[in-house]
Amino acid sequence: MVGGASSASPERFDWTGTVTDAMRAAYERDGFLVLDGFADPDACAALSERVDGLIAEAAAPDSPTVFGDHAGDRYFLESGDKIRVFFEPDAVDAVGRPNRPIEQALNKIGHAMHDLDPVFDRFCRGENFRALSQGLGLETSVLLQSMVIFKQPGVGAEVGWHQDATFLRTQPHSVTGYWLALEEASVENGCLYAIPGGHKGPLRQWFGRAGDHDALEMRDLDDTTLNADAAVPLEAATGTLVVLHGFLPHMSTPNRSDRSRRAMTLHTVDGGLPYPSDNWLQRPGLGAPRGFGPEAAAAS
Ligand SMILES: O=C(O)CCC(=O)C(=O)O
Repeated sequence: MVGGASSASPERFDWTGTVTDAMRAAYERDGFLVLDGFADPDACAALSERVDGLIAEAAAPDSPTVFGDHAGDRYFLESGDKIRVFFEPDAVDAVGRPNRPIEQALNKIGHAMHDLDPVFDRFCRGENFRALSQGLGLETSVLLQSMVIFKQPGVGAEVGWHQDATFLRTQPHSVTGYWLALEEASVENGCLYAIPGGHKGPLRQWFGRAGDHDALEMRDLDDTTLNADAAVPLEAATGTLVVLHGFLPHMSTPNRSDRSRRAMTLHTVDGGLPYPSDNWLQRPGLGAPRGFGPEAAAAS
């Protein structure tokens, strides 16, 4: 539980394939939308099975599992058009080698599964996402970033308070986050927390490429106090989707339990807006990002 967090429960909806007026009103009011049953058990199982496959591929002997600070930055900076694995800080030794089996050591996989992996591509460009983005008035969205975020039992780290518009910027801002539970997420194993209505506040930080665009920098933009006491836990059953407005402050707690927590995230921006070259995520190997809908799915 986040210190001082409110015990209020967020409004939640059963997904039936269309966006209702009540869902739009909740999203506008809270800056998030919790949709139970968004992905059916078969879809979640197929995604999880594919995640297991990606982990097995990353464990192959010639995979780049060891990297230091500067090399680590480069490994991250060049991952916008690739599928790369990232380790939990407590799960690597002093030289960056995993200190446990890889399936228990990963923090995340990113950042282009939606373009490079047929299972993710099909799921992200299926009817549910098309109907949801259209119903929220986001039909000009393009898919920029996908991640699998792990909270390993015992060592899963906190993800601190942040706003997604800090990390992915168009002019003007347009990023939207979609977070899907691939395993149950609760206050015990590191679920999301968000501050209802917090998306109406300012953007607090900027993160991107500095110098010759080969270094990473975080800059403070606004020091308005974050009212973390108003945060609510966004607990989720497997298949629940949470939509996150780009300005919504959100975080997730560490996982000190013995239950794994696995989620998939997708971040979109409006494809008609300028996307500055100082965004950390660039995709020279893939070109312009594609939208939702099967017509945008890669031929596979
Ligand atoms: O899955 C998590 O724990 C955090 C995800 C998140 O905050 C994000 O994708 O912006």
